[in-house]
Amino acid sequence: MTGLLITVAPTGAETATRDCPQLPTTLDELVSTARECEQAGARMIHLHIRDAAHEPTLDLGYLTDAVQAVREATDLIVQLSTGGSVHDPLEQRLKVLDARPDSCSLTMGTTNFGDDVFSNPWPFVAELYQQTQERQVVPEFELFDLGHVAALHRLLDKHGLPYGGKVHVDFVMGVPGGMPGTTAALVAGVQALPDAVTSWSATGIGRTTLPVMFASLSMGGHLRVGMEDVLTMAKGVPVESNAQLVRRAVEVAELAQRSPMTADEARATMGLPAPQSVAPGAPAS
Ligand code: KMH
Ligand code: ZN
Repeated sequence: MTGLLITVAPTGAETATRDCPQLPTTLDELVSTARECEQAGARMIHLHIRDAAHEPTLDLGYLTDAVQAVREATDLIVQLSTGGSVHDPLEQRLKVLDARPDSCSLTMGTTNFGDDVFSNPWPFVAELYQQTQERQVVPEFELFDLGHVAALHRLLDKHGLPYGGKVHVDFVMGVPGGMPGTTAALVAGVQALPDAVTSWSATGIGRTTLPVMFASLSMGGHLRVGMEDVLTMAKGVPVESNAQLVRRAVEVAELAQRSPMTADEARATMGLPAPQSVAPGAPAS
C-alpha cells in the first residue's frame, strides 16, 4: 500500500463569499478548517489569504499571521500560494516568501484562466524558484498544461534541485484554458515528467474532480482537494466544508487500498525536516 499525501486547498482566490458563504476566509475559519481537515487525513494545506472584507490579499501581515496560526494549531505542512489571484502583480507574488511558509506553489507557465490570464512569464518563474532555494522554502510545481512539464525540465536543468532535494509537482487540471481533467491528459503529463520528480499529485477543477481523483489514485499519485477547486459534491449539491471533501478523498482512497500518510511521512515526501521538538524547559531559539 502506498501512503497517500492529501493536500487541502480550502479557499482559493477566485470565489466570492457572497457566492459561497461557507468558504473559509477569516483566520479563525482557516484555523478550524485546518484542524478539521488534518483530523480527516490531510497533511498539507495550500493557503490563499483573504482580508477583513473577505477579498484576496497578499499583505504580508495577513500571510504571516495565517502561517503562524495554522502551524501552531496543526502539524500540517503550510504551503502559501504564490499564484495569488489573477489580478495580483508579479512583484507582490514574489514577496509571499517573506511570510516564511514551509512550502509555496510555483506555477510553471502562463495559462488562460477562464476569461482571465494567469500570468507566469519565464523570468518570474526562474526568479521565484531561485528565491525558494535561497530562502529554504520547498516549492510545489503547479502544472496546468503539458507545456508546463517542458518548462519544469528547463527549470531543473538550469537551476538544479529545490531546497530539500525532493521534487513534488501538482497537476491542476480542468481549468478552462489549461489541460483537460482527463485520464489521458494525466497519463501524458506523468509520462513526460523529469526523472528528478519524486512525487506528484493531481486535482481536477469542478466537474473533473472525481475523474482526476480516480485517475491519480490508479497511477499511484497523491491528491489535492478543497473548495479552491470544487464547490459541489455532485451536480446541484453544494460542498458544506473542506473536511467533507477530505473525508470523501480518504474514502475513495481506502477503496483503492491507499491510506493517508503520517505527518512525518508527508514532510519526508516534500523534503522538509521533521518538526523541531523543543525539550521541556528549553528556551525557544
Ligand atoms: N488563483 C489562480 C489564478 C496557485 O495558487 O499558485 C492561481 C492559483 C495557483 O491558485
Ligand atoms: Zn491556489
